[in-house]
Amino acid sequence: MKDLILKELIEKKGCFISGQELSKKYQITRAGIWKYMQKFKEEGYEIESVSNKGYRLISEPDKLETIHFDFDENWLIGKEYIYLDKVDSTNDYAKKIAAQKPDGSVILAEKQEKGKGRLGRGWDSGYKTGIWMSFILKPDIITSDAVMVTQIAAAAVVKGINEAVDCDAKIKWPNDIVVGNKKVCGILTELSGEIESLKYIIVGIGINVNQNASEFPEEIKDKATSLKIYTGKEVSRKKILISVLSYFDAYYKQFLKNHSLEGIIDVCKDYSATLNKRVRILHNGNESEGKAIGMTERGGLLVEDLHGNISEIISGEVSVRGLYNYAD
Ligand code: BT5
Repeated sequence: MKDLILKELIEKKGCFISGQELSKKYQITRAGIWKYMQKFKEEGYEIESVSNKGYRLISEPDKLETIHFDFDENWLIGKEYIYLDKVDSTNDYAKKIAAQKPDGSVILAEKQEKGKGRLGRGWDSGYKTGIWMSFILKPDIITSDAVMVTQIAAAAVVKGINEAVDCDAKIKWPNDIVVGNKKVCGILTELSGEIESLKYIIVGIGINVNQNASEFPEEIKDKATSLKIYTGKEVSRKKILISVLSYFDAYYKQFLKNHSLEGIIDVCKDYSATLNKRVRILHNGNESEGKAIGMTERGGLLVEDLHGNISEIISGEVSVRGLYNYAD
């Protein structure tokens, strides 16, 4: 009941809804409606009440519990939204429920106790300071095409962050988003399936939003940043989340239609922090150096080595000169 009334207020934000109308619709007294309004106000919603006109929502707190009320009804992403206060890892949680959930489900947690990076590394995810979420995706594609999903996520995050915040975010291929040469977001794509039959893909996205520099563990202080550190002010997580989901939804639908990165790879190129830079690649234990000279239609990185040979890198560790600790 509380959720339904709140949903209605959010959907009609800025417009008055009469107490009588609400009371009739939800079969509760007008005093009951008034009590709900007081509760919403205590939770940080700014609501104006005017006699003979009713209630009007003016502003919402930066809360992610009820953000699904703001999702566009045409989105495939977020049709099902699961909000958790704490979890070990949203990716692991998503895996456990993936079989029962529809394509595009979103799992978001305020804190991860065991946030995961790639290759067994960790992801620092403090309480309510960032956006820690995973998508369950079930595209009808062959398993080898799933690699493209990381680039879809990177494109959506870079566009979404840049639209919500003035920060010149860029993509460090393949899965980092950087602002001011420091990492502000990481993406972890995992999948389940056989070579020919993909069961599901889990895309985990971690965006550092409102951490202060002192909140990052010592070992990542030099290379991690948050949007608050970069801009010098508190940033709305809601605004960023809506913006990222809206781009992800659009790019994912494009991908479902074309089974390719058509139209999306151009975003990855335009916002790349890696292209035309000297890079060091660590792949299967081997290290090589070269220059990133292009990107393929499938999202691979084209690297020209010191002898002029060009090869395509599909995944791996790439250090970009001038970023993080790669100085030489
Ligand atoms: C990543 O791995 O960048 C993927 C991170 C994905 C996190 C999301 S949060 C929601 C979802 N649920 C999960 O459990 N995970 C996903 P990788 O490229 O391996 O980078 C990991 C490295 O980044 C670590 O070894 C640290 O050096 C550094 N790091 C850890 N926490 C960080 C943070 N909050 N900000 C910036 N860098 C961080």
